[in-house]
Amino acid sequence: MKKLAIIGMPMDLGQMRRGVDMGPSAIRYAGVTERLKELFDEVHDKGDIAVGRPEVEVDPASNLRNLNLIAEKTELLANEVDKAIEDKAFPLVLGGDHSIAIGTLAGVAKHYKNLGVIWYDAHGDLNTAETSPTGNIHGMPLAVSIGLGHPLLTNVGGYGPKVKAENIVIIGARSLDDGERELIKKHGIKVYTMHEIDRLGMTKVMEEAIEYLSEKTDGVHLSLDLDGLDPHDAPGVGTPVNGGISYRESHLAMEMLAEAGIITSAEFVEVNPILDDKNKTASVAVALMGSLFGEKLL
Ligand code: 5AB
Ligand code: MN
Ligand code: MN
Ligand code: MN
Repeated sequence: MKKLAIIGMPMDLGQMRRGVDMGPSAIRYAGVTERLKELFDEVHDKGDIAVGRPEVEVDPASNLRNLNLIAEKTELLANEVDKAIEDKAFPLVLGGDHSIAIGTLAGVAKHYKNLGVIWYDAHGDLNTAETSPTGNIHGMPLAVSIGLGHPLLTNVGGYGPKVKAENIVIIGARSLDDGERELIKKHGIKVYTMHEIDRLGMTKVMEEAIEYLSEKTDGVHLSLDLDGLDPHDAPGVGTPVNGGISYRESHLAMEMLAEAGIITSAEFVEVNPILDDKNKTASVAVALMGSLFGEKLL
């Protein structure tokens, strides 16, 4: 009995470009339910988390924009994700900017002894208030997951850290801040940058990543930031970086994850329909979900 729970998280508080709060609507418009209905016995669209339209916080003192609001709203997401897992459903979260991962991981991680994470992204998202050049919390969720950052964020869900640094694999990195580089070295986080993807090919990268995580984890969360893809293939994102992963390579990566059967929860984030070209990026997200959940041509 395969059950899917789709949860929308329409939050744009983790960065400054409005419109990413419409990501869940754009992905639904691109046909997510219809597409995935073929691949599960049951698909339940749980609707959106009630983020509302809060006034943005102005607290420049901490270099953490919208800290209190993000802590509050991600707690709501954590609860909904937790409920889905208790209900034996696979949780699929639609973002929203990447700060939503703080809530997703809070809902997921307590169900595993040794959760693994695949972070498919142009960025490391490993900043803290001290290292962030922007104060935008969407650049911090992976640091938060290993317990680094403001306690209001690291304790969402009432516990932390959520994952071990050695259980993380970043794929697609091509824009890292100095503090993030240091943190990657210090904690031994596994990173496949665009250099390794070009050099080894996506097949080898995914074989290695899957083997690495299968050995030590009892569940793997996929956090897919659409800006991991090249902006030609996924233009509707707030922080595009040239020279990214192609549409085809991304399908291959998802197909290999489907074959390996290791993914136990997922989120697709940073889709911003205002910046998009005729909902192309949301459509790419839905197509990749098809591959991730085992769609076959023949
Ligand atoms: B995304 C930057 N490193 O911290 C920062 O899109 C960009 O979730 C973060 O990966 C990009 O503001 C965050 C410069
Ligand atoms: Mn629970
Ligand atoms: Mn990201
Ligand atoms: Mn990114």
